[in-house]
Amino acid sequence: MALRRILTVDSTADLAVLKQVSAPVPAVDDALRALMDDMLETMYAAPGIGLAAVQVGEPIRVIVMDLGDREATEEIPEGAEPTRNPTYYVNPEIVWSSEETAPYEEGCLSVPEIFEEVERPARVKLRYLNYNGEQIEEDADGLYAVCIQHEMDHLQGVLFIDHLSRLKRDRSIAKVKKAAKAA
Ligand code: K2U
Ligand code: ZN
Repeated sequence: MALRRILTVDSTADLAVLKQVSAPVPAVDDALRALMDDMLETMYAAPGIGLAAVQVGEPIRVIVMDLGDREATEEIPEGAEPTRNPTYYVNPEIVWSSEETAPYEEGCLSVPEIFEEVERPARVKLRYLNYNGEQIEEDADGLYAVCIQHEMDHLQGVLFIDHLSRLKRDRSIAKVKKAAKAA
C-alpha cells in the first residue's frame, strides 16, 4: 500500500482534474483493489472519513469511506481505538433521494480548512459494486447520507463549495490559496 497526494483547489492544475467527470470502471480487478487500498490508507492518514479517486488524481468512479464510530449508537469507551469499518464503492449510483433535506457543516480534504453548511437530501438509496465486484443496494441516512453524496459529487467534478453562493465559493478558494502560499 502507498500514500497518494491529495489534490487541492489552490493549484490550478489540481482544480482542473478535480472538475473532471470521472469515468466508469470496466472491471473490479486486482489493479483496482490496489488503488482502493492506497485510497483508504491515504484517507486514514489525512485523516478523513471519505475519499473519491479523483482526489488522488484518478478520475474514475470509485469511492472509499469509513465512518468509524461516528454513527455508533452505543457509548465508545474513553481512549478506545477507533473501529475500522472500511467500505468501497465502484460505479456507485444514487437510485432514490428523499424530498426531505438536512443541513450539515461540510469540509473537504481538497478544500483544506474550509467548513460551510450544505443542504442535501436526508436519505438516499445507493447501488454499487463492492471490493469484490458484488452488486449491493443500500439505504443511507445521517452522516452516511451526507458523506456518500459529498463523494458522489466529486465523481461529477462538483465540490461542496459549488453549492455555496458565488461569493462564498470564490472567497473559500482565495483563503485556501492564501494559506497554501503562507505554508
Ligand atoms: O471528500 C472528502 O474530502 C472527504 C471528506 C468527507 C466528508 C465531507 C463532509 C462531510 C462528511 C464527510 C472528509 O472526510 S472531510 C473531514 C471530515 C472528517 C470527519 C467528519 C467530517 C469530515
Ligand atoms: Zn471532498
